[in-house]
Amino acid sequence: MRVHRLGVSISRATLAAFSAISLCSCLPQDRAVSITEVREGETAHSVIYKAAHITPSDRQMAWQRRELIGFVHFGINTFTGKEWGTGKEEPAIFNPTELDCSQWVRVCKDAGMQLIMLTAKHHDGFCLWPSRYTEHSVKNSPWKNGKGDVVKELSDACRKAGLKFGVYLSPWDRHEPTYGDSPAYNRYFVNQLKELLTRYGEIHEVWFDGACGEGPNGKVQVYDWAAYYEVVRRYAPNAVIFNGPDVRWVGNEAGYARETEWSVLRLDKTFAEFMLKDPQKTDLGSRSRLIGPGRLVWLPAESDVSIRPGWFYRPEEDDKVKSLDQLLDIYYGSVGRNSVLLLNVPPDRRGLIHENDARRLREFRRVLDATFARNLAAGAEARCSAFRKGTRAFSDERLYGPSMIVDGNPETYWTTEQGQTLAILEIDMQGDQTFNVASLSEYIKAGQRVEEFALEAWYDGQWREFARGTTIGYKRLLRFDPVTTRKVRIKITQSRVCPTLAEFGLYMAPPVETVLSM
Ligand code: FUL
Repeated sequence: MRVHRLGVSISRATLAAFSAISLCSCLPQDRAVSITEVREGETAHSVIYKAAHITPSDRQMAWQRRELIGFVHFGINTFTGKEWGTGKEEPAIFNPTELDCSQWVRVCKDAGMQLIMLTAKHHDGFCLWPSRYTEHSVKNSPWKNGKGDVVKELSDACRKAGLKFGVYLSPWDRHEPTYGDSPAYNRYFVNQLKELLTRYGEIHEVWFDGACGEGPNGKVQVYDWAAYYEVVRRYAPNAVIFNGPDVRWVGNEAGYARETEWSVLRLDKTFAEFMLKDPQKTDLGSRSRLIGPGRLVWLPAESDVSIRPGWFYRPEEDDKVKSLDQLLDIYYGSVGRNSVLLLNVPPDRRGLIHENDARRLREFRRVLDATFARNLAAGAEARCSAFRKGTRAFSDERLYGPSMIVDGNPETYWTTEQGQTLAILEIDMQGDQTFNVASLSEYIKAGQRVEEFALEAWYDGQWREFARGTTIGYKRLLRFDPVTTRKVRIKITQSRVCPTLAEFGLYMAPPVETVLSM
């Protein structure tokens, strides 16, 4: 049996099939995705300039702004206690006693999640909706006498609460007899995808798990990714495809993005090969990785993690729900590092999110709300205190002036003159403030550019550094010991082209115990 985690490795046969697909051929008419060719021998200057101008599509932008999304692993494994089902489980064991999707939605919404993604089918092949194409589904379970449909119940509940909905559909299927018989299984998979994308209202994310192993007949399937992507584009044009052309796996299942997390990468092989071989590499987007023939693409990271040790519910893990400190650390390490956090909260055998998980999520939200309630730099006086010698100030101060970073509007931004990659921005809060969190955002609709920055505070008559970082991207959060000062400066010390900043914030995160006792 050959089995692989999310895209870590894959059989030769499957890889050969992937190699036949290029990004361009997957997306023939898709103008929303930025692609720029890099030629052999092209100068570093030209490549870096291009990379700094690659921008997200509208659907990628909407996805990035969701920041925190919910993952729901629920299915036959919930009733066996296994992480990976064999495909031989009897549908008769699927029988939640109190299933209530509106409770899942309430818990996720209260936690600040913007979308919920459901495992409509995991590797065991059991479908949470009554698919026409298989008998291995809820329709042959005792739950609601076979008349139930979890996908419908959850998508309805999401819509009612104003949340977006996404589907996880595992290509690896250990039950389906056609698995391994490539064309037949690809038809089966496409049909299931169509059902999910056409029956349940608008879908905003489709999650393709990269895990791949043998089916019931011992064969490994050659997936037709191009066909799968095409179906998503046709039936769910606003959906981002995870493990596809829109969103990449961050490379671990612990919920952390890299300290240096670029959304612009160079594909030096076919798109699908890249997705399978590269997501775990330490460096994906530095200058040296961009040089050489290939295509530059906007391919941001999604960080997935479970609130419990396992992805599926197990009663013995009721007291192993991640601590508040762990969840907060994951938040700063994902949302705060230019990534989206996909946090899994698995419902139990009743069909409810367990009280312990729900309580932890409520605490998590309360601490985040208390932390980010007030931007101490909002409306502060901001100016550009130093340019490199010989350069001019902005051509249009009203549009691109420093005050744009403290106006609370992510659609306005500060930038420098063309060619000006170093800058110092000074923020005067007109009185001492104490803070221990900083937030920076680039205006990524113009590209991701900043490579290095430092934050300094004015005290004891001089500027002293209190934090520094590399990439910023959509959002960079930094935590440090409390700093009290009236003036802060942001030094952009390296940028690919003229930098932009859309927003800057300084916050005081109160002690967790204080928030919880309120
Ligand atoms: C992995 C799967 O094998 C796990 O069971 C889980 O669904 C995780 C999110 O992706 O590849």
